[in-house]
Amino acid sequence: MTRTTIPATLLATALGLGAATGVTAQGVVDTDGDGAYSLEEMTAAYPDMTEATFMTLDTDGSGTIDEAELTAGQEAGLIPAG
Ligand SMILES: [Ca+2]
Repeated sequence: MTRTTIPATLLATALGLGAATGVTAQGVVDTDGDGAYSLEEMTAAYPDMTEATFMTLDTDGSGTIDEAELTAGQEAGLIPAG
């Protein structure tokens, strides 16, 4: 039996699973599986996300949001927590 016909992230989303499967508790999905969240991935989770907010969240200027930046953004009130 194999699960290869169902993308892991899609399955995880359907089951509401956590970060170990590429989906954070906040519902941000690492669609491309690179371990960080792009503007596109963040916008999917937070429809109100703007490029300006994204750039504020991206404190190291890497062009993606990692778990630490996501948490910091929530603590700063830039994005909704939980
Ligand atoms: Ca970053």
